Amino acid sequence: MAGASGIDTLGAGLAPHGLSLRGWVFPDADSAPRLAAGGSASAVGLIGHEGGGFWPVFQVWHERHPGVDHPLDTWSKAVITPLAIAAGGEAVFPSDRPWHPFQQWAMAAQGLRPSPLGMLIHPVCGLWHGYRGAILLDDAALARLGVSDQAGPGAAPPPAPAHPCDTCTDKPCLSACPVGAFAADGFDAAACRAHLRTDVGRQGCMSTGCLARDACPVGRDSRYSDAQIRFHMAAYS
Ligand code: B12
Ligand code: SF4
Ligand code: SF4
Repeated sequence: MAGASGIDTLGAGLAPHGLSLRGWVFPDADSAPRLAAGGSASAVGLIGHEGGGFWPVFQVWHERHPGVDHPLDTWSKAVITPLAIAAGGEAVFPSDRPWHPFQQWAMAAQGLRPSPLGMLIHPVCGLWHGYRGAILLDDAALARLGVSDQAGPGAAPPPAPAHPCDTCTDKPCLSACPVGAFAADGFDAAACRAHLRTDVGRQGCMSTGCLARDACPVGRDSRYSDAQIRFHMAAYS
């Protein structure tokens, strides 16, 4: 049986790309995502990055594939899809509709909780992390991969990490946005995008990144490079 080596192979396939397996979810029958091949997934393996380690790898790929639409999504698919197939599963991606609940999966898999900005906060890398895809496995693939040996149903859930926002009294993230886009009733994406189109927005958030995200003191060592930040802001705006 493949045992832990199946997971090791998957991890070894992701590592050169600056990506990692960020945790497993074992959804109940009601919330299990459907598999394209039929039936429902028994497990969801979340793939992403803590910090911006994938950026130099992606940049090399991007230089070799100029003019590609949605380059980060395309790169993610090129990297993750073959690894999912080799693991006997199917890959899904955060940008594909209908949207899969990546943040809910991350909360279940890693015990992370939302910051006041909507992004999940990680105790070490703060707001500087994200998800590039997930691998859906059925029971047979799960057994072959050996996931149940380590973290399957019946295994203890991972301990919930400390939630940094609980002890952050000043909450500087909430006062840093020039247009107050983070209100109690949610994120005002229209106000944010309108600001980004102004001269002040172009010289500010568009070139240096979201001021609210950057105001958080947690995980400063994991902050993305300026080039990566500008790339994400351009993709978002
Ligand atoms: C739609 C969307 C947006 C919309 C938000 C619309 C809205 N009010 O919900 C817009 C375009 C505004 C947006 C913006 C950003 N987003 Co966005 N977004 C998504 C997307 C594609 C779908 C969310 C969704 O509805 N899912 C469906 C439901 C069923 O799933 P869910 O897990 O329950 O969804 C949760 C989110 O909707 C969340 N939520 C609600 N309001 C907001 C607002 C914001 C800003 C965020 C981040 C989350 C959030 O609460 C839900 C319950 O947990 C997800 C990817 C995904 N598939 O989840 C990324 C995602 C949530 N986004 C992400 C990020 C990083 C951003 C940006 C920071 C991008 C950037 N600039 O780098 C910005 C933030 C704004 C800024 N000023 O920089 C990350 C969050 C990672 C994390 N650490 O948690 C995700 C998971 C994508 C990824 N590849 O990792 N986003
Ligand atoms: S500034 Fe404080 S409240 Fe805001 S995201 Fe960071 S830790 Fe959480
Ligand atoms: S990008 Fe700028 S305008 Fe948009 S939410 Fe962040 S700080 Fe506010």
